[in-house]
Amino acid sequence: MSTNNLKKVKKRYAKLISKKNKPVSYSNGVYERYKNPVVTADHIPVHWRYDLNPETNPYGMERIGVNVAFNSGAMKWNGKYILAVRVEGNDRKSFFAIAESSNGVDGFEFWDKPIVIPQVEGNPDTNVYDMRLTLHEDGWIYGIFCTERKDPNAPAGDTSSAIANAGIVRTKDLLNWERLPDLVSNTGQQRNVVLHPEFVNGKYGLYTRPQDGFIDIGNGGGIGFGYVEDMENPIVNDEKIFTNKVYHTVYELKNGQGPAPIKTDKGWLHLAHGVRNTAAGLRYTLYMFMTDLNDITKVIHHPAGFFMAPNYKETLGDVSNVLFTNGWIEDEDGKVFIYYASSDTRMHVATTTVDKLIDYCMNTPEDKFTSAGSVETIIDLINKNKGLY
Ligand code: M1P
Repeated sequence: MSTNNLKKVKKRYAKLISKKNKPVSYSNGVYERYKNPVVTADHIPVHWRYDLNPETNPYGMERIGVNVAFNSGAMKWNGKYILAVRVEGNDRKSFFAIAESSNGVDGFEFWDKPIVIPQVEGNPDTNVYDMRLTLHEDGWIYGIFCTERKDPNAPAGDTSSAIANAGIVRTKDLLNWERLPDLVSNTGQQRNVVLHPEFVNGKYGLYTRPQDGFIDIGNGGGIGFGYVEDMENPIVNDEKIFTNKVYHTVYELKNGQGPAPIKTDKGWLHLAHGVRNTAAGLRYTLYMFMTDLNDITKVIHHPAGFFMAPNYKETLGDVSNVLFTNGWIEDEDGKVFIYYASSDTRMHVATTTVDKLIDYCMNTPEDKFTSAGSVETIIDLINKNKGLY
């Protein structure tokens, strides 16, 4: 009985990780989505979930359940496509684990064990999530993630108020991680903090997303940029919001930097998430913008609206109507792998190129912020197309 169940579980797992992926037939010309998710809770190795000893697990039962696998940092490492996956157990706790593929679109397999994140002395993390990986020009790979702890000032009986901040680790081999102190910022709580890959004016540059409360952005919000002199004493200075939340846009409620930006000869390519209100709750979509090569907080191109929104298969999940990204990989030939999660449940890939993303950012009309403005933009295109349709 037990052996039978474990046999089935192992067979199902082997079938899943050897499943080939391919692009879906329809593309908008900007990127190609793929048929299957690249990492899901079912990709979690059997030996993390089952006691494989028939003596101690006579029924072949799952002992440790995994709920979802989503919001992953990404990088190319030793020729492999690496995801630092946010794995969330049935116990609601998230942790990080590296999954690796040799082509970036299928065959992702987790390394033997999850990442062990050392704790800040005297202030353990309750929950950690959404790591951004940055290979910095100082030679370290940094992982900046959200660390969440119970709000010590919450009134008695309030068991959900929390404080979010940026936790920082670094590594040279993705196996051994050194914990640095948490970010010190005087603008409130922080989520979606991302390290810029190059020094800026001789300092470390950080994209930030200050917020007044754990859930509520309040007067905070917008993507900020600040400077840190020493990552071993990470105090962020001169933090300024350079892309705000804006009324009646896809980022009206809040936004956040996705992965670290990609450098091109036309400027830095940025991928971010924007959040808007709907009658059904919050809707998270992805959008793009470009900043100046020398003045990196100067936005030089900002296409209107979303770049990617959940399709009908992606809208459903643990937290529905959400696309979120914190990882992309640029290959040597300019191909770009965008790793995004749908509805806080599973990981997908979309592929494109640096040239296409530049074209998208430079030639997609900008927002005019009114319905009349949108109609004007469409009519301009129709007029340009005269004689072509
Ligand atoms: O549930 C959607 C997302 O909500 C949060 O994003 P933000 O910080 O922008 O509000 C995060 O918890 C993120 O992990 C999650 O995917």
